Amino acid sequence: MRPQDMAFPTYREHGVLYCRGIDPIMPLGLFRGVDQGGWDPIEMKFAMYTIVIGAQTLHATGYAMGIAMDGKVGTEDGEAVIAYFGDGASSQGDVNEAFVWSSVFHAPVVFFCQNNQYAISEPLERQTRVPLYQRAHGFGFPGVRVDGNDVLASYAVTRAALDQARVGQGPTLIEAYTYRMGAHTTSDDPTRYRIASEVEAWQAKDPILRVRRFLEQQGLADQSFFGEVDEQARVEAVKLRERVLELPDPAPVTMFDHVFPNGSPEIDEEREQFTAYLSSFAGEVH
Ligand SMILES: Cc1ncc(C[n+]2csc(CCOP(=O)(O)OP(=O)(O)O)c2C)c(N)n1
Repeated sequence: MRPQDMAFPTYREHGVLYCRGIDPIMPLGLFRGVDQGGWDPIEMKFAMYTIVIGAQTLHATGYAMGIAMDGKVGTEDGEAVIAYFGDGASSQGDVNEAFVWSSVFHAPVVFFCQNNQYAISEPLERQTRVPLYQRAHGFGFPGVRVDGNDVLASYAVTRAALDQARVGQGPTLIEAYTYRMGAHTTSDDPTRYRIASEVEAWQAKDPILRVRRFLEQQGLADQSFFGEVDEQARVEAVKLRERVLELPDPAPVTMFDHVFPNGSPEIDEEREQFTAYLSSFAGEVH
């Protein structure tokens, strides 16, 4: 992504968020439920995490149509948009509508499908009878599958698709073929629906280890470099965990803040009612 490009994430794009310069504590505040995330999507060029599966593909398409109408597309330094989503999301109406609109309006948007082969417990074979990248053809734009565990290939394919979009060549679907190593959420038990040998086979394709081996073999980095990176990661992780635990619980009434950018009379009324309700507990011992 170039600085002017806009990203529309699902809830898995922590790496993209980090690369956009957003403090990684911010999505964790959202996940802990103590705030709404907190970054400025316009300033950081990174929209809010979207838990409603697939909805961000429509937001991205609308944004892409908008920047095209504003004349910000069509040159080498034009703007482009990327939307991330999962294999399960590919079955949502929103995603298919986004494909139609972006195709017919030639919108400068890259659809990046992180195909990790499971939508919670639902396997890929329940989403599609053809490889997902082939869907793009029917909507009238190119689709490509890339080894999602190959860092350099994923980078090259994404950059090429964004550059096509920025010069006015319309959308591309990228299917990054990968695997979800862990559970979907902390309440999910993947041992109930997939076998250990499948997980082990994908463990051998660890993308981080692969890029490390590549750098070693090319003589581009040595043990002391990797030692430093590992140590930096360890320290950052410890610091981040400490900061998450220190996040203060918000006052309940703040849930009405930030619902609309300029407030609304209905929200004001609800806030008042809720404040009165809370004060009815005044003097009670908890
Ligand atoms: C519209 C909608 N329906 C259902 C859910 C519940 N839900 C949360 S995650 C998920 C599975 C998503 O799978 P996939 O798109 O493959 O993404 P992954 O989490 O595997 O990356 C579902 C069904 C939701 N968040 N939104």
